[in-house]
Amino acid sequence: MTPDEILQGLYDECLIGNAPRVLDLTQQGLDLGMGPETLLFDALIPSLEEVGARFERGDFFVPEMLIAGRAMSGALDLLRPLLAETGAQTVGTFLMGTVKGDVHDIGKNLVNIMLEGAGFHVIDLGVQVPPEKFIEAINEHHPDIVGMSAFLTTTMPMFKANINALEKAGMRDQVIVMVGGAPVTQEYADAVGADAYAPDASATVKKAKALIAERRASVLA
Ligand code: B1M
Repeated sequence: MTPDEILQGLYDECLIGNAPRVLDLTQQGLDLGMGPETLLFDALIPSLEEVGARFERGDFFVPEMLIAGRAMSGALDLLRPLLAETGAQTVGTFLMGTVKGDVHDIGKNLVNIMLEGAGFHVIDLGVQVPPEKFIEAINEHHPDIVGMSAFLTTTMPMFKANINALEKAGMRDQVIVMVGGAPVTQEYADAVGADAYAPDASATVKKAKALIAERRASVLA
């Protein structure tokens, strides 16, 4: 198969949630020397965007979304070590979780992979993380940054609930809070009192590095 056929095949097979074929095509692409970012950003992510568009139009339902998500997750498992392969030194600890009430984790997992690749020590709390679990994990791991992911307009308010819980526990100043997820905006992040918002995985890495450098410089000053 040619690289273009692989990309088209990945797009089509992810769209219909054919996990074994997606895995097979991902491997074939890698064997051909295609970059993991190309497979991800030129085929798999656009395919999931189309899944979302069809769901919005009422052409797809939850089961279709679920199997497409699973197909994407299988490919991510294969791509993860390649995306994270930089050998960079640890630049900071990043605690990450999808907020309570929300099970979307593909975007979060992608952010984690990129953070690991950039040299962060990432602690992933998984999905449906309640405020008390964030607090417990901060006490245990002392992260530099706490990242919160939300993919539903109905779960975005959990950012504020989590930040309130941090304040109540007297921890708000100990950590940098970053938020993200498909429906989240800079305005929303500002409104809930987060320190930063990032629209995608690479922006998260850039912002996280800059925020840690800023905080370390202010401690030294
Ligand atoms: Co759902 N879902 N879903 N879903 N789902 C969306 C999000 C939706 C937009 C679809 C649509 O209507 N077009 C819609 C939300 C509408 C809204 O609230 N405005 C929706 C809905 C409605 C629902 C249900 C309510 C459906 C139902 O039951 N009736 C339900 C809710 C379940 C729940 O959470 N309680 C539901 C369920 C599911 C599945 C379980 C079936 C499955 C999730 C599987 C999984 O994640 N393991 C699923 C899927 C697959 C989707 C879509 C199709 C794809 C999401 C995805 O993974 N995209 C999605 C449609 C869409 O988003 N277009 C949809 C790929 C990923 C790479 O996305 O946004 O580019 P992306 O990720 C970026 C950024 O968001 C950012 O970086 C990522 C990587 O670059 N980022 C961060 C993410 N987290 C960050 C954290 C940070 C920083 C950046 O912290 C610092």
